[in-house]
Amino acid sequence: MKELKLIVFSVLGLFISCSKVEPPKPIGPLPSERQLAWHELDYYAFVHFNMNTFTNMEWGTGGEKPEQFNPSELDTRQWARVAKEAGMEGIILTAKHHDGFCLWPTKTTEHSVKNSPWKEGKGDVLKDLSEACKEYGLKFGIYLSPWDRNHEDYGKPEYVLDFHEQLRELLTNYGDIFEVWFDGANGGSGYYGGANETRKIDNKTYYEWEKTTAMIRELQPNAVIFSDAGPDIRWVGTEEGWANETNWSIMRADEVYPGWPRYVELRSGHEDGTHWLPAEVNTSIRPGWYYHPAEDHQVKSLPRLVRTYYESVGRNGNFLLNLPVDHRGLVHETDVQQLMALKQQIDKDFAKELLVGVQVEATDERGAGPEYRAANVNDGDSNTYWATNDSIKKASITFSFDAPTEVNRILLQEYIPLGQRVKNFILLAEIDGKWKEIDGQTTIGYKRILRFNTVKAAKFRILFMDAKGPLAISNIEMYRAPNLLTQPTVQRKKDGMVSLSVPDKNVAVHYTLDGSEPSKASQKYTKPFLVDSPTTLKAISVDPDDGRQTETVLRKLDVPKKDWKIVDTSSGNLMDTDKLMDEDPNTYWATDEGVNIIQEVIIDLGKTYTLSGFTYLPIQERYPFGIITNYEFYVSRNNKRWTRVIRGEFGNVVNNRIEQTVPFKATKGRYIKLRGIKVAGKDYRTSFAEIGVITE
Ligand code: FUL
Repeated sequence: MKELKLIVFSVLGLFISCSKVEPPKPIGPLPSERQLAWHELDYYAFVHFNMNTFTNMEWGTGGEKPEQFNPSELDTRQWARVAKEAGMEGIILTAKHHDGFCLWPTKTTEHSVKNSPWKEGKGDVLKDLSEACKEYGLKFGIYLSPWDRNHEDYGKPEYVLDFHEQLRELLTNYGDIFEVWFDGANGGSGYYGGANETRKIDNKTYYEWEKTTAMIRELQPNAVIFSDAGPDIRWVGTEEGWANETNWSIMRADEVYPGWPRYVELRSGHEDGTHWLPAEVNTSIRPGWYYHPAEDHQVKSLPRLVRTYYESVGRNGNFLLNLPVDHRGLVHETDVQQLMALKQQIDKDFAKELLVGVQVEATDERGAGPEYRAANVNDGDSNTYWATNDSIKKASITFSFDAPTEVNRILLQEYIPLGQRVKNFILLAEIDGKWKEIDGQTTIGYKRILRFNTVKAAKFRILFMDAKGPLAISNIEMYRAPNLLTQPTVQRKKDGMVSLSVPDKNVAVHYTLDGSEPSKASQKYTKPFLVDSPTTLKAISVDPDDGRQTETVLRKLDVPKKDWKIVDTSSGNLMDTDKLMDEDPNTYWATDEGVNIIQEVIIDLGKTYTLSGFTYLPIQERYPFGIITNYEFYVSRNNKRWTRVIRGEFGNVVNNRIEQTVPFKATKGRYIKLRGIKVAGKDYRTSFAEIGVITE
């Protein structure tokens, strides 16, 4: 009898172990090992530093001379330290950009650092940076432009041999490479060894991509290859720093090629993709990829960088943030400051994971054992996942806190080794006994982060509405991020109405109009208000949750411009003149091109004031022109007899296009005249973003 029991039990045991539940079947194309490793990087740096840094260009012609490359304090360890401290995982460097200058002493061309004065031609930026990355525990990647505007053979097979050889040198001599970045810009005009002509190539065939891929696989098997079309990583179809909310990591890759005209599709991938081809979101911390002193005041703001983080990492893309290293060879101080501000904010946002240890339940679980249970989503292990049964594409998972908890971020991850599945999901919270929808979205993929207004609830539910097959969710996290506290932005309309704004609408703004320091007790901003006489506005932002406040913003507001009229201009279209006094810094008006006379504008202020100064805001366009560097300013009571009240120079205005304020001896007048007696650029074409006055 005893024996029989034993046999029964062992047969049963065998049966149980045989009936081990199978994982869900993979769906669609799957990521390779190297792609999986890449997904985990999230955030890393691009460095654009090369010949253009010294010629103040974005795209060099190829006709530059190696002697022009001459950084005074090049320090790749500073780049690596900054990237590390900023929380980045690696650095990708422009080893060669379209102008063809090589940052390493390649054997393929004379157009390289070896003929530059830097380190007397003995330097190698690639070597320095690869060592610095190693020292700081960062990954190292290379950007090698296929287009070469310097090479005399560009367009012929000979160039392709050199291009491949350059790649070989880079892949062989600088240790581990994690990513090889090929740009889509290809062919066109160039220096081409002095030919100075336009050369066209066929993007699909000219570079023999099969060969480059084979070489990379052979020499750096772990490196991912980036281009518009992959094969491993795709461009996201914009340089503005975002992916679409719907973002599939798969694409019908055979349709895509470098320079693909349907690049907009790269922003969301293809739901019916045939290849795993995830998106990398590349953008620069400044308007340009390369350093331009004139963009020192245009380093992206903290709210903008935070938004970019959420719209890249939070939308199933990796974030490749470009740092335009300056002509000293350093990451500029302002950029460093913004990088650290972003790091601090992201650290704060994700400081405390709330779902750890929280009770979880799902409407369906694959098998009865622990393997695919719902609790795998908050066990802190990304290798375990919650999966549903084969027929179940729609299911919900509910988290029950012990007490009502404030939440404003949710992070979700699919178990992508089995493919990307989720097509539609909704987040709900139980408020006053009822389930309320907080957000509804489409794809998840490797990582999706949703930001929403703080909700206090004890129960949260995610309803997966549709998926390509049974669910496989590896991770769900929730956070209560603090408000994004930034100084208020002041805007004034032509009619004198003033508005104050902050990107986070939970943050309060308080202000004073009598010159006193604002505090939480000062007037709280609720709607635009009128300022119709000279006034000092001071404002702060306050976080109502914890009482933190910003430093004070001070704006001197003068008489409104509502009755101002343009009386005359030396040339130019009179239709648009309003733009130079519309209080909008981003619009401008300019005099005509090719008019070789000193240019000026005359404004009627509508009534007589005692004037004690004027302001001039230079054009804020990406490619500015007509900036006044030397001026004369005149005042008149009657538009007939004019007094020149001041003349002078706006120091460094071309590089630093901030508002210029020029005080002068108090003078009564109704008409003003601003004349540009020297203008940056050709002839006297003169531009104005805004003219203002200071009255007594
Ligand atoms: C673009 C290039 O043409 C830019 O100069 C820059 O390198 C950017 C990252 O890619 O397509």
